[in-house]
Amino acid sequence: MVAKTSLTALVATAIHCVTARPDPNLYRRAISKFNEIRTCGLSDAAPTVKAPKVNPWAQITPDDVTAVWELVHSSEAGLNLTHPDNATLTDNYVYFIDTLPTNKSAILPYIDGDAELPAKYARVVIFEGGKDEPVSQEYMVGPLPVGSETSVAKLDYIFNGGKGGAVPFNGRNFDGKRSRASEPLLKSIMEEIADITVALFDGAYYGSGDERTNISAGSPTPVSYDGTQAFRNIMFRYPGAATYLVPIDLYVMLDITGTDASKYFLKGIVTNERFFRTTTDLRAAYDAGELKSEFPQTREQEWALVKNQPEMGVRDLEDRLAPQSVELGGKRYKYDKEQQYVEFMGWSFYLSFTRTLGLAFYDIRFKGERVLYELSLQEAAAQYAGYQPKAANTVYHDTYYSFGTYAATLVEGYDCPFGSTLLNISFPEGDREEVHPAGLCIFEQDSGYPLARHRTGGSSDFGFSNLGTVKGSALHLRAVYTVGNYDYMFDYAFHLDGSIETEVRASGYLQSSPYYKSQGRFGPRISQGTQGSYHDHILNFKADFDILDTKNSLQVTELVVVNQTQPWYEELGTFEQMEFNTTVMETEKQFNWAANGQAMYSVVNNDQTNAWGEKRGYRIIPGKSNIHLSIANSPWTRKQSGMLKSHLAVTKQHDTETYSNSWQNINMPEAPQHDFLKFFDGESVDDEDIVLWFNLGMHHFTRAEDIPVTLFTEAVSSIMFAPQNFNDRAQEGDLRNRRWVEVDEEGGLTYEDYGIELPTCQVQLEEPVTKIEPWASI
Ligand SMILES: *[C@@H]1O[C@H](CO)[C@@H](O)[C@H](O)[C@H]1NC(C)=O
Ligand SMILES: *[C@@H]1O[C@H](CO)[C@@H](O)[C@H](O)[C@H]1NC(C)=O
Ligand SMILES: *[C@@H]1O[C@H](CO)[C@@H](O)[C@H](O)[C@H]1NC(C)=O
Ligand SMILES: *[C@@H]1O[C@H](CO)[C@@H](O)[C@H](O)[C@H]1NC(C)=O
Ligand SMILES: *[C@@H]1O[C@H](CO)[C@@H](O)[C@H](O)[C@H]1NC(C)=O
Ligand SMILES: *[C@@H]1O[C@H](CO)[C@@H](O)[C@H](O)[C@H]1NC(C)=O
Ligand SMILES: *[C@@H]1O[C@H](CO)[C@@H](O)[C@H](O)[C@H]1NC(C)=O
Ligand SMILES: [Cu+2]
Repeated sequence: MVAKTSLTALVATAIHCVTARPDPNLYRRAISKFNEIRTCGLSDAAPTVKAPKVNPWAQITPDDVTAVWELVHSSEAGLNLTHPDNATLTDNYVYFIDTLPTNKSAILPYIDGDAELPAKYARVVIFEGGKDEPVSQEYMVGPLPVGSETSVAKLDYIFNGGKGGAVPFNGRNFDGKRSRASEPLLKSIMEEIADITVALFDGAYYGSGDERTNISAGSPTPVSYDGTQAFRNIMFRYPGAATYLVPIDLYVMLDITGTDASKYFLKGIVTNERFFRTTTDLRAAYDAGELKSEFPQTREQEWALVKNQPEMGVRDLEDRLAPQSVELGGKRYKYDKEQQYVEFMGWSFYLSFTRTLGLAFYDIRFKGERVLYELSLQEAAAQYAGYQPKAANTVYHDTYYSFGTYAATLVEGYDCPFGSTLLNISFPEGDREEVHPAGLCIFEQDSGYPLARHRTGGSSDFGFSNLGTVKGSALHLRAVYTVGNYDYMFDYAFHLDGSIETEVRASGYLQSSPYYKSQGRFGPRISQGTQGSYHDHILNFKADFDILDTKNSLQVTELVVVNQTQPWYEELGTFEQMEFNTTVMETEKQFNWAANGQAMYSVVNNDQTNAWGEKRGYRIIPGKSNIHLSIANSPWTRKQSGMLKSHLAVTKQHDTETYSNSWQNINMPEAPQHDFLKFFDGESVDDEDIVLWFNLGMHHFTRAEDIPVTLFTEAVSSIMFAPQNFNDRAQEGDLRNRRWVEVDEEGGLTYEDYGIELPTCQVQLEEPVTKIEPWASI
């Protein structure tokens, strides 16, 4: 796909530790060319390191996946499974196998002590349509590797909804088999009204495999309220790469309750903002000339592709190569591929990857001391709005689609800087392991600003002057998950001073709606026939802080204004001042950022103080767009979305409260399999093992600039965790990538670079050939 090119550039050199008279170019460096050229080694692999322990959070191995698959299909397991390729709604079949998270209670004695590596377990989701009461049921299979000790047991303990790992058939994932079961009904309805759809929309639907079909059908979640009923609210679009941008004004609503497809029926058809219960009613309106297509879509989609559009013209000097961030000095982080373990400038952590949640971090330490036990995504949600059945009914919990499996195909130099370490990600798919090359990248990047700087004695009055400035950079781990229409970019940055930043950006096609003149309150018209449907994005995360150990508290430092007097300001009498009102969160709680940022939240260790007697901790600092779900009582996000409804929450850690959500919760808004709100049962969070849950997100106020795709510049949200009296001073003094300039009384200049030489080398940037993953259908 990508041409191999080679670019060269000469890099400036350095004269270190020079002494010279000050001159107007004091802080500028001469750029000199060198005849003798070596390559900077940008593509050299990161130095290796051996992780202190075998990674207890690692995925189960490919052999385990195959052995677990065989075990659950064996007659001894007694699960009566049909191979998924041959299964129908009324069979029992495996939906997926993934790694079961290992209990923290089992890992701590291992990672912090001499206990043995805890056994790994698989979680296996089985769709049991063949049972009298058809359900989806999760199982735990272990210990692994499969042997005489291995058992298959129901996996209930990570779900608190009351039915354990079971989800009723109507609420279970709407997979291809359910879609196919409802297809004959949809096909018959659409055939019956084909003349109308051709007349109004120049398109017809004869079934997804039929050659005559030239509009495509899609349906949102939830598909049920509580698992006692199921529905499918289908919208239609023109097919093609940019199909999400060319929806047409036609909706077919089906009742698809139960496993017997012969009982499915049409609930109604919607077009022109009108609801028709039967095809006969629709035809009557059509025959009466009441239906029209006021804003017809275009089938041509070249304008909607993320490629150069020559008719937009050119910008001056844009034919030059854009700036690049390259690790000129060689990579400064170490990687243990076997254990998925990283070390960087005092940081160390383990990585883990699952189908459901993608990338997660464990045992994050700074200078050997633990800060976080776990940092992981829990849910990537979106809720839409509109006066039509599709947008009104759309809520996504992307874990439902196995979020992690959509990480793929990072393009070096564009998605991640040239020279990044591109890692394959892998996850179980059926009975084997699937690998996505370049699903994750690691790179250190110039922050674009110094970590710290100061110039003293700016005027010559003092007879001296000096300047210190420290290079700013951070190690980034990045993955882009392309779940259908959207590309979510997750970036975790480990800064040199001990702070950690989590940032999410969104790009890709808007899930848009046909444009209606009268419905501007749900979003603007953004192209010929398209309205940008308003929606919220909420990304829910888990931050299991263990500041030094598991006994932590959440300290709230409120900034309050009080009236007070001070004897030396008699003339003022009483006057207002700001002061701290420091309290500790006592019990589990959902809460929001304080207005005007007038509260500081810190996770502290009560027993560990720094040199100044202050409790050592980390502060939770809001970044960009810190929001929660806008709507509290929507029927589509009633009880299965509790984790999306506050900015922050704090709970006591439990092995049974591993996740804030269950991946199959979406279809059960009234009867969730797992209910985050049940975490808040009054337990103490003072001096306990506490977990902070936080939301990032965006109120997506759609705009014409979402065409062709939403832009990463604006669609961004972030949060920062920074040391708060964790240390005795700022963690920068030990860095040598800095400049210290002193001017003595005579004006003599000392210029100190601590021996960090600037390289004299040739930069050779090469675009690797990237394998494009075919988009898996969901
Ligand atoms: C599917 O069923 C056919 C016919 O019974 C059989 O030949 C085939 O082996 C089955 N496929 C799998 C993957 O079990
Ligand atoms: C096994 O599953 C099939 C459906 O695949 C079902 O018809 C059959 O009754 C089941 N057998 C038992 C013993 O439950
Ligand atoms: C994890 O902890 C839960 C709750 O104590 C327990 O029910 C479960 O069996 C444990 N899981 C494993 C794999 O040991
Ligand atoms: C779409 O299909 C219908 C029915 O086959 C046909 O009448 C119509 O011309 C087609 N439109 C286009 C643009 O191909
Ligand atoms: C990543 O996967 C590709 C293709 O499957 C393979 O060639 C390559 O060796 C893998 N890289 C690593 C670092 O494992
Ligand atoms: C301080 O006192 C003044 C005068 O009584 C009053 O107007 C003001 O609201 C008080 N401020 C606070 C923070 O209570
Ligand atoms: C400090 O916080 C406590 C607990 O929220 C509250 O009761 C008290 O009134 C606050 N004090 C001030 C001065 O705001
Ligand atoms: Cu959006």
